[in-house]
Amino acid sequence: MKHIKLGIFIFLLSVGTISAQVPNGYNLWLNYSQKPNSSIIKEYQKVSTSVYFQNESDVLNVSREELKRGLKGMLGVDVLFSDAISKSNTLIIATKNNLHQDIQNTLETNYKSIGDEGFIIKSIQFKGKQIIVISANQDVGILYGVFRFLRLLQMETDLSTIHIIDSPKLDLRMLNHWDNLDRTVERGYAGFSLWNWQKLPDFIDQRYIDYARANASIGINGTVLNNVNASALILTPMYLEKVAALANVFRPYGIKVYLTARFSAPIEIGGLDTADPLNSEVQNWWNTMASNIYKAIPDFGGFLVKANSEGQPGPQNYNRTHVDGANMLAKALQPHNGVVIWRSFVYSEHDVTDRAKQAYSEFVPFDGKFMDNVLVQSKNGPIDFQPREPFHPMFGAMPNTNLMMEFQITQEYLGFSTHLVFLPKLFEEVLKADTYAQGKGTTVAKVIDGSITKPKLTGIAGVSNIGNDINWTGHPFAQANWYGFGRLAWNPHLSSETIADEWLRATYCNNSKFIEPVKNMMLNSREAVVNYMNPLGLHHLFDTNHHYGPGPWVSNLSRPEWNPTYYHKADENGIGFNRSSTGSNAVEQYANEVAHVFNTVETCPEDYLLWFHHVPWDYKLKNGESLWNGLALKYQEGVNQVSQMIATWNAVKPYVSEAEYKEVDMLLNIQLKEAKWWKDASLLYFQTFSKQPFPKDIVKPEKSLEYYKSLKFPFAPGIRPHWD
Ligand code: BDP
Repeated sequence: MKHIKLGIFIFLLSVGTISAQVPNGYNLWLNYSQKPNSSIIKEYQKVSTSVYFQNESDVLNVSREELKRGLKGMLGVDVLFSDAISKSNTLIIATKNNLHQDIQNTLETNYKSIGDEGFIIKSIQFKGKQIIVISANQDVGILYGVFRFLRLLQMETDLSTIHIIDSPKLDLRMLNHWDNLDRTVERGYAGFSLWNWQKLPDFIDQRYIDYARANASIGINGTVLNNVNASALILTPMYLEKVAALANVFRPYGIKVYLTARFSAPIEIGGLDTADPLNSEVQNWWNTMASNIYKAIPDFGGFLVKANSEGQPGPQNYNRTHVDGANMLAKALQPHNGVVIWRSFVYSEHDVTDRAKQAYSEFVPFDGKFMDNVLVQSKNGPIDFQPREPFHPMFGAMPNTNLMMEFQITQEYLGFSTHLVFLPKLFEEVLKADTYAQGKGTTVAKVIDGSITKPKLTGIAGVSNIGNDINWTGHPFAQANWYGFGRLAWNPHLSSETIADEWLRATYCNNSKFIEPVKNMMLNSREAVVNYMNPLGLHHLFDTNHHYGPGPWVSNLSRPEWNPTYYHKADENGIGFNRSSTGSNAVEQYANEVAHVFNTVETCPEDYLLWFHHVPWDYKLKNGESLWNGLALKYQEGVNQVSQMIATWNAVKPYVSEAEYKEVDMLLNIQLKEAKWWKDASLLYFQTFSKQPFPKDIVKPEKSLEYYKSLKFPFAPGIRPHWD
């Protein structure tokens, strides 16, 4: 008996130790268990001996707790806090109003320049001593400053001459959750929705708090809780009470809650027989709805709306316009300082023009007509979150509108959560693109940060890749996409390399033998996926509905623009969509300088070649290869790049735990298998048009075209609800 007990005890002990030791990714980049090098530890320990932390609000409270947690984890010290600023302080954390004038003078900082959310971290001489000050105008600036300070420690940054002045470049920095009320997540590949609607409002899952911490650490300040294909039920009292509970959790972290409003809600839950935005009953219904929401959630952010898109209801059902619809909701929210985010992702099966042109055609004529508290949210490219698209021509074309960026963090078209693809590289490419809208240098980043046209509000949204998987995002490296989105939302001018570097150091360690190769792997991963899925400007070749794997042959869907054949237009002469002036003329939606470059085959960057042109199979690419050979070689290159990623990960095995190594290794091997699938299926199919042999460096396809065509995945994750 004794032995059995002892056995059980040892077993429990070992289980306990194993789970304590094995990093499972839950802590994300807030990994405070790593140990920085000893001289850095000493430096920060010295700073933590006497900390003044102004402490009189919920925001400051959670900031203080985070500082405690981080320093305890990384330095092993219990921070000593003092409640008045004194000579002995080594670290002073306070808003401007709480700071001694002498310290303010020594800081020599222009507080105005950092706005409400910015912060200063500076090493100064005070009363003969070197001390660190973290200061801001508002409490939320302190929150962001504390998170930055902890990251400095994670990244082993020397504090002696530290001087950081930073503030977000955009007003709204949001996640869009495509979460349904039944907890499925449209295009979600990391488990079910975090929001446990059944247990809310009474049960507050620790996940909600950790979600808020992670978001605050990168400066995200808004979250849309429900899917753009919305159920009106979210606006009923029962759900609003639950939403209010989440808003209460997020508030101390500077995060506002938003909801997707279904345009037909007045009919579905309001008992009206119309949702016509010009009908006064409908307007009153929304006004009352807004007042009720603000009673429960005083800092509610506002509504996100998908209207007249892919079967969703909208003002056009009543022969009204996007402006009528958006402004009606904006009027209801305006007295409460709420905003309307109106999506521009529209295209219609009744419109025979090129789908890539439709959003621009529908929205640009309305420039200047939306109310000041409306933002128009546009996807980064004119089709739909493809591995590579040219930037959306709406950026730069609506100078009198609050135009907001929508990126997709979840990898709907980039291998779900099984493929390692570092998306900040994609985001950076879009943000750096020059629209030429107001002359050379009008990059997309400058359009959305408002530095050129000075809109009333600026913003950016990322479609979330988060679910209830233990590590939040399915693939451990997909955490970097959440992180990277947040960092670019804070500053759209950051480089993807900086972001990869920060994330790796904060998540894993500072060892350059690990950092350098893995960073390289991340930075190349986006080009790899483009190569093995959609090279040379090909796009939307995904299998029907679930978008898992290739389906370039699909041509039987009811709406023409849902068929991959619509996009690649392969035939015996060549391949690609002619969007030049001899074709759909989508190029004309860009500024002249850009249109001109895209318009001719010779000047069009090869990355977009088949996006804008139908090109003969024997066309000579810049590297001298024929289009057919060049295309085939690109597919092969993508596969080879994944093999290279596996080799890289193998080489850094000593720097991660066995479990971390294995997890990523297994995922990379799935990625390799699927990259080959993409290459083989696509090339065999396109070969039926080119009628040419594969060039010699192409590894022979493993199966027949018929086999690839026969694959069916009725239960692939992330499929959208039954409405289509
Ligand atoms: C497409 C997705 C679909 C979304 C739609 C949207 O396939 O699930 O509902 O975009 O953004 O990419 O509204």
